Amino acid sequence: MDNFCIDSFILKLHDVNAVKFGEYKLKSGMMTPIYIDLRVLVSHPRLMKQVSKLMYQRAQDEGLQFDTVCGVPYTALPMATIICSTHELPMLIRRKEAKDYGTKRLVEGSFKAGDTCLIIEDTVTSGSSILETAEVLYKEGLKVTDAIVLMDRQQGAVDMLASKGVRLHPIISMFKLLNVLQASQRIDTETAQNVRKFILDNNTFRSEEENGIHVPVSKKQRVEQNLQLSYEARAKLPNVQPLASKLLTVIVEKQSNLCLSADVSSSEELLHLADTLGPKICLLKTHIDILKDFTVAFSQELQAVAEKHNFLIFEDRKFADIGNTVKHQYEGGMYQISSWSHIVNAHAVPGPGVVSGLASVGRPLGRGCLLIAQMSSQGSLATGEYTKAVVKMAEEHSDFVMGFICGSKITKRPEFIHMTPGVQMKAGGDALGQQYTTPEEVIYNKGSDVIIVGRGILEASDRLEAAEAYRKSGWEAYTRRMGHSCQ
Ligand code: S5P
Repeated sequence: MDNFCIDSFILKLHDVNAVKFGEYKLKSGMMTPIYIDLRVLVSHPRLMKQVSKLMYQRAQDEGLQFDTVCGVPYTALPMATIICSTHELPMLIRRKEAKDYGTKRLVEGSFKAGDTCLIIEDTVTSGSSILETAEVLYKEGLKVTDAIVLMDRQQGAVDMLASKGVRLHPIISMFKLLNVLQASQRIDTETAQNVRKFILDNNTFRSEEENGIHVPVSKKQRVEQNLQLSYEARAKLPNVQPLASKLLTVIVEKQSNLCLSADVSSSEELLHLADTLGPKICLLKTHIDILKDFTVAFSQELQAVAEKHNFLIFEDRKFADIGNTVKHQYEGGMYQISSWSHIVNAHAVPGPGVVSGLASVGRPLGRGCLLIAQMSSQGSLATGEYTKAVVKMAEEHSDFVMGFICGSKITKRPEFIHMTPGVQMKAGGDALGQQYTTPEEVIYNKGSDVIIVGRGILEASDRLEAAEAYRKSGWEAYTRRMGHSCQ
């Protein structure tokens, strides 16, 4: 049980018929092509134990503080019971109907006003059942700040509850479930796609918003992030740029969304970095003009190391001139960037000519380009309408542009990769306007795909250990975002 993982757990749920495909009616009356029936779990004690373990583990991982636990009646009641009995935690039972004799209480168990109660639920669609239970608990003077749910259908519960002050922590998300069942050939692509479409089209929180109920912007962003596809699924999209597909595959193979910003000045140090930290990264970013001793032989050695450790090279050249000039800067001069760098980036300031100029060199070589849509530096002018115009430019050149340098997810189109610089374990900045956010913030909250880390690793006393810490942190934030709580 120690090594058991969410993927195999999902398959077991399917084995016991807790996941059904067909035409079913939800509590709300809505028809659904997928039905999650976790009531059957009471007949499978080992699965019940695993559910309870996962839920308790999640509460620990999140550092949740609570005085008591309450399961939403009825399916989650035995789950809460096992958690409470295993870990000797006080439990409360919410009655669905008050008795008409005796104490007439709606909440059974001992508690005092001001106690915090953790809610446990089996499945959520809109989150209304959790809210109902929370409201009963509030009336008794209890506080509810968090709820843990085994299965989130990703139809708006996280955001609806967040808007009411309750953080929902899902163990499995619908998209994760579909990815696993599809990868194991339990369902065919068409079924998976139908369900994905249904989920995307039927977000209960969005429809509230469409009905004029105010939703804070950050909540809207969270909805969109929750509905995204895995790296794996995105690598296989028919319209994904080939190098983007390659990078997404490397990310999955190495379980690393870490790009090392190798801003060092000697080629020997750069090669040493690439060779020692190579296993931890999906991408190595260079500023080749920082090197004091660049040679063509060095660029060949760097390519060999990239091949050996299965990472891509990204020259952070930030091209920003007319098409004809960037074309020469990309393929010529002393660096001959196009000959060794898989990815380059460009500012959109000159207009689409900059992309066409670069594409004329890079596309035949199978290269890719990132557009700089936002910057991490204080006072950056790349914001608002400018960022939107960059996204549009990328969409119009999606055979060469594979994604963005940005602070957060800026397009819903899953074929584009978002890469975010200005990342360290602690938020902060440097003396020259650089601003840092954490891997968790960038990947989990902002919905970006790749963290770009320079000094956070380069200035550490043990660079390898630091790289592993960033890899782990970036990957865990991603797996959590996908509703996948163990690796
Ligand atoms: O907006 C940006 C864009 C880039 S590419 N902000 C950035 O910091 N970068 C680059 O990321 C920057 O040129 C540097 O190479 C790296 C960040 O390095 P760090 O040492 O601050 O992590």
